[in-house]
Amino acid sequence: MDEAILAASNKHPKPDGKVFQYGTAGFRMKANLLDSVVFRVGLIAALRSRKLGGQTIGIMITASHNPPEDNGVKLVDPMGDMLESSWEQYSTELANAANEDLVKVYRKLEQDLRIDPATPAKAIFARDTRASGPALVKALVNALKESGTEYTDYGLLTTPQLHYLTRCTNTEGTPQSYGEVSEKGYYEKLSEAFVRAMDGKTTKGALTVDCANGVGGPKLKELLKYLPTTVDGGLQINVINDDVLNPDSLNSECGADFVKTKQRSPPSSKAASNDRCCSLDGDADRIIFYFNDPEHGFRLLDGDKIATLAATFIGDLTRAARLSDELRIGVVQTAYANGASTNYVEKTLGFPVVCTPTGVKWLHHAATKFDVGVYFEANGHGTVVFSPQALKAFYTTKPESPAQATALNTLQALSELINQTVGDALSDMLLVETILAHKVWTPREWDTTYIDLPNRLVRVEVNDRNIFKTTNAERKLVEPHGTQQQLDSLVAKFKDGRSFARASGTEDAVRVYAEAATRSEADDLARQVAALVRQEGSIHM
Ligand code: 16G
Ligand code: MG
Repeated sequence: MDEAILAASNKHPKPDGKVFQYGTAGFRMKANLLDSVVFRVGLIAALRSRKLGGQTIGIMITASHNPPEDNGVKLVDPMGDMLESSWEQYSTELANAANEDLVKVYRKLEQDLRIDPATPAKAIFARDTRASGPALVKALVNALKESGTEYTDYGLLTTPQLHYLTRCTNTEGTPQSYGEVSEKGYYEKLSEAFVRAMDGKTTKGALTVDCANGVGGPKLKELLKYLPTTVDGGLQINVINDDVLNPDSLNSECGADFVKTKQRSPPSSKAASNDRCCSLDGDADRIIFYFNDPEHGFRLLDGDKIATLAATFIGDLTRAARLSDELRIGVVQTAYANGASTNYVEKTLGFPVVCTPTGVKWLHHAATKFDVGVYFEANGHGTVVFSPQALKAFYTTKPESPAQATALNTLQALSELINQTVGDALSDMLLVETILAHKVWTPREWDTTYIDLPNRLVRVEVNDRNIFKTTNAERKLVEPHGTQQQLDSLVAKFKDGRSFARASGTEDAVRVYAEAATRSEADDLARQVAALVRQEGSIHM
């Protein structure tokens, strides 16, 4: 077997001098550098599966919102959550092994982790629509074959669909079964839950969905076949940017990242004023809403606004279901959450807020500490997770009034509609539609629940971003020494000022965030902090 692995690996050699790292979203870079990485990730999947007694590991080939020439690969643990952190290091080690040492490093990991090579290994995988995908799949399949891993190729999927299938595969036939193990099972689960959660309510007007010219386009169109049509008061969806035939159009002038960072609609959007709009990212695990207000122009309804909407609605339902005393609801955010949203959750909604470092795995983990954990990054990645106690309460509480029965029924439906494994743009889209329909809200009413503080994000290039070390969920710098004090004194000059700087986990840069009472103050503060970071970056080399 070792000779076979080595021979296969030699067909996917590691480029000289290149150092790889399993980062916040797996390995991600220019696609032409990824061949050896994907092969080795296949070997890691084999080890991880064997370590977990033959449970199925998920592998997703995608670079999300990155440009078309990039690609990436990440691993999904059996319950559909992100790869356990300690395994990121093992993946990094194997990815960086010299070609001739590969088998040695692989066997050493196997021994160190006390993995029995005789245990069966299983994996499933999928990819997004990038042109580089099929060749990378070949590298992956070679590794899975040579490591004796049984696999299923699901072709094109959104990232959250692959997470869903991973969990379904591992829970099939058990009381924890998460759904039918097929793409069709995913659509059926979502559409049934949506109809039940809507409970006869209807949405008003159309929703324009920008699919970033990525895999979300064809998958949304597939989902629509299962959803009630406009004839019976169902959704009116206009799909735009669903071109997956022209590879260069992916994430170009469209998609969630474009809309969030540029703070404007994709130029291709023809939506009328006040019409609901949303944008997915390239692998459909993020969603951002927005609309054009005739008076105030472009209005963004980002991850923070989705989190507060969901927390409000589920909070009201648990009260109506008479469960608010026994279930703890909490909201999890990162430092990028607008200060106005944190204030709104704590002061107006009365729910605790937890702040974690950037990256889905941190938010997800913190959210599972609540019975109802609502987590969203401002950039639109998020979901709501329900504890086993919450699910039990939804399903076993005996209603004493019709209102309580209705609330319990809606909570049950939401627990099916909302993807429990990871943020899912298609599921989140249906969740928002459900809530707006129940509340009979236009996007304008949603928008005015609280007013965002003006904010600015700046990307600063420095010689070595790693000298910027943070603590307190990335909100304070501990190194370079003394920088935080200087940052604090800049912030103190601004009304409602808040700012922080952190090294990006995905790019070679430091990101500066600033917010303040007015647009010009937020811009000014961001500029000053960016200058500080630039200066510190050049002193400490
Ligand atoms: C990754 C993260 C995303 C985070 C982003 C921050 C996952 C699956 N994705 O894309 O959650 O917002 O990195 O990027 O965890 P940055 O470190 O470059 O600011
Ligand atoms: Mg994504």
